[in-house]
Amino acid sequence: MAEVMEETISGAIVRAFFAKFERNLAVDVGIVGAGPSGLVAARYLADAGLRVAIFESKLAPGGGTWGGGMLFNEVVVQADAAPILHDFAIRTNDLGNGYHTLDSVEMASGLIFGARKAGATIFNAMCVEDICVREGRICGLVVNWNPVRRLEMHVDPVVVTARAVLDGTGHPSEIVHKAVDKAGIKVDSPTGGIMGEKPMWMEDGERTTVINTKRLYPGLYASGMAANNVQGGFRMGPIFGGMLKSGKKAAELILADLAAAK
Ligand code: 48H
Repeated sequence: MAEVMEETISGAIVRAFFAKFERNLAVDVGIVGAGPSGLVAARYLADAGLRVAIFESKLAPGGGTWGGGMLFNEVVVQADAAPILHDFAIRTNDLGNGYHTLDSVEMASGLIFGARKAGATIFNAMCVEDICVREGRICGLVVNWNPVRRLEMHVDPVVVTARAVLDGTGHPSEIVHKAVDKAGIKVDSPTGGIMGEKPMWMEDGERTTVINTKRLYPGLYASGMAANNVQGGFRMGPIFGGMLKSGKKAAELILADLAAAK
């Protein structure tokens, strides 16, 4: 008897999802958080031929991009960061004063599509609840469905191994917290711990976001606001050049380290 349509559709989804998940159980780079810095990093890492998986706890990837500033859905980037957006075929409006504006929805969707097209796999509604640490190295991510976490269901997670882990979780730097608080790791920051984000100072926050993008411990990197929180940088509001440049720098650092480790 011919398979009914309901079985065909459900079977197609289940088989395709589990094939995709299985392909990503051991990756080169596991990125936590699909905000602008994580998506930019994913795209350049995947472009270089690495196997990249992003785990995003929300249903919609894009992080803090969608809402622009105060829900006015426009964002600003500095002229020197605009080429990163143009690399994703995202359009910007040059104000002629060193800044560009752009539609935040085009930015979020363009970054997501760019990372996907380059070959990164995005697992949405999946959160990273812990890390794997082994022999002085971060070597994997402990993942679960975000609704399981939100409903506080007592359900054990599964593990994705990774040669490098990027904390792109934004303001809370959740993954570095796991390393510091649970594993007792001293990261590469002035105190070895998490310094905490400072209040608003746009120029300084933008400048230091890129400087603060570092390898924090073997196998562990942070980008964007997570990097800033770890190193005690200032916040900068709805300007995104630093996030984009941080993602690109994180990709370059990881690429160099993984190439040297071969
Ligand atoms: C899976 C997780 C987990 C977890 C969090 O905040 P983001 O947009 O990240 P960045 O750093 O690339 O960009 C920051 C920017 O959006 C911003 O907030 C700016 C510029 N603020 C300035 C200011 O002054 O306030 O995205 C982080 C993503 C989010 O989508 C989270 O849902 C996700 O990470 N996430 N995903 N597992 N444990 N924790």
